[in-house]
Amino acid sequence: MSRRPIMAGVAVCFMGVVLGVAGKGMLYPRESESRNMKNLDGMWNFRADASPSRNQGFDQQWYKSPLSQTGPVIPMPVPSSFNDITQEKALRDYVGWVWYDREFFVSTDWRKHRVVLRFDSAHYYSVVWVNSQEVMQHDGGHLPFEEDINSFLTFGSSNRVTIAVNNTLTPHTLPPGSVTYKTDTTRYPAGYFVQNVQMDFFNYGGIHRHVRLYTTPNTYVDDITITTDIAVSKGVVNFNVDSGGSPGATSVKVEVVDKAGNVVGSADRMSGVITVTNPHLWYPYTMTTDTPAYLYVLKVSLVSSTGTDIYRLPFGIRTVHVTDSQILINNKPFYCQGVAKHEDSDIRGKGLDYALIAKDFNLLKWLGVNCFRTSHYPYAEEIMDQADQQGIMVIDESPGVGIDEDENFSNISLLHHMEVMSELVKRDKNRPSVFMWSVANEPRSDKAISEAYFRSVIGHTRSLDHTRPVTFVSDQTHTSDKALQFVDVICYNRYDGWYSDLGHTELIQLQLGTDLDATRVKYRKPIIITEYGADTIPGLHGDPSVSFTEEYQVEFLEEYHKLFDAKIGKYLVGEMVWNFADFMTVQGLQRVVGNKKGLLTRQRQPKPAAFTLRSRYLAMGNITSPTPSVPVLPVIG
Ligand code: GCB
Repeated sequence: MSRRPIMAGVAVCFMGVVLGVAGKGMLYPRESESRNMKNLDGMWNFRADASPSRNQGFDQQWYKSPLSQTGPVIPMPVPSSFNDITQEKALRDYVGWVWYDREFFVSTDWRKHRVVLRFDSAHYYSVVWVNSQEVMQHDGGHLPFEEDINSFLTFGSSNRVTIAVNNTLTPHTLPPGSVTYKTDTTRYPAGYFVQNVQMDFFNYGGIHRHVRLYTTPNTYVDDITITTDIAVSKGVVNFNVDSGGSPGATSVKVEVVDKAGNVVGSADRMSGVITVTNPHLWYPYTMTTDTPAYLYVLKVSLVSSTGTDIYRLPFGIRTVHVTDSQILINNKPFYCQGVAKHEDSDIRGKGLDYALIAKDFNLLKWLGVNCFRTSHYPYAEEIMDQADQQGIMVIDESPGVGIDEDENFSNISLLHHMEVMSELVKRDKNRPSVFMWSVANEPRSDKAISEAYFRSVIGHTRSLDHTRPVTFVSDQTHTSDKALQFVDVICYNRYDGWYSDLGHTELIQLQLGTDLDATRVKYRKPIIITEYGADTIPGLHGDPSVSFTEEYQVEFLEEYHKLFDAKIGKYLVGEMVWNFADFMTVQGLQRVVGNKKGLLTRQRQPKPAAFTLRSRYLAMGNITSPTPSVPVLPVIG
């Protein structure tokens, strides 16, 4: 395929534009007495800009008319990635601008309200128009963006929303990547280029999550921040409400409502403290009881001359503390019985899929998992809702994966990374399931340049949220890593017996034990193994085991488990298998149709290792609960 530069298109569109949403609230859209919502999911018109420059859509102003009048369009489901929807290899591997549009109506009743258009995420750069007028741009693939669009709407009649989305990864995006132009015309057509990625997952593109319109009164609840504490038999709920719009609010009522609907505390201020007597604390999931986590609701009623805006925010009362050898949830030691995940599945790519979310949470509980990491980007808010409701702890990770090249540590990248952390903390700060922020996965933290970079990113994240520990995930060692000094909990990815000494499971305990003990001596911080795993082709056997067989995966995990057992109670506070399920990657000689380190196939069927992990986690019980459990044997299935 002949393709010409696409980066020019990106630069033209984004030059001089203030990006991001850090300055305002990003509450999840929820209906209430004062808020209506309209879902814009469904089949949109879609057109990839196949022009050599990828810039034809901007040159010809495709946003000025219905997309179908600019050229051929195809139906494209929203939410979904566009990559695996058609039979076209060119679209699966497409890099550049794709265009979507659809028509919608808004009722005349909405004229007197504030109307907000929200994209829960689109990958990666987005430009949005309503009725041919640009309303917003956003830089980043996994976080929401929204804008007030009243002044662009035609009430009681048809409207059109158009979005151009560009999936190109550059040295300054998160994740970073680069584009190489192939100039040898004896081997490549003129203008040929390839997208290089620095991460081990497929760079799915498109509108990945819901698109919605919602209304609020003109003076509205813009943001809410809750932090909680526990004092003897009281739950302490610190709250802060930000209002937006005009005229200003005349009064506010803030109420804590329990599960039965009783108001158990209230205040008449925009910020302050509400105490809850004998609170139900939010605890991680326990196999012994299998009860959902306890969520209260903070009901905020903001009164102004434009009406009363009501927003209900679910939250949990719980604390997180880190000592030099433990993570404490509600002052009880927490051990992360975890897995690391990805968000993709067949056909939809990274598109939001409620069936998949439900299946994955059922599988997490079937496995006895109480914790996962959002490797390697922020997950959908509907996934985070389930974690809150079902009591699964989350290490909430930014898309800072593959920060390898010197340019990825530049000031432009640093500023963007800080902006992304601001957006992530803003979105997820009130979630009880989130117990730690991870700013990055496996950066080249052995480079001298990484020290200042991570001091800034981690320091910035701490300044946004002082109630949770901050980390990044390292594949370096205690001698090579320049940035572990800044983290609260050491998170290590380890592949002894896989990427080194392949086949030699007998070395795992010795090598990992030496490595962890030395790290402990140097840093005196708790340690989580955030990845360990072996690629396994389902149905492939070998006895004695060889790499890629199901037997090898089981043996490999068991050797790690023996070493973990020797370190639990000393400084090891968690383990996470890589990976919960197989997932798609770029094509590569180490990947046979994707990464196969899953306990489950991509279709969510268990490999034997899933049963190994399940027996282990169920036997471990869960030490962090109102009544710490004694180990019990399977209660599910
Ligand atoms: C890692 C990365 C992860 C990869 C994994 C692997 O260390 O963090 O993104 O998928 O290794 O399987 O190679």
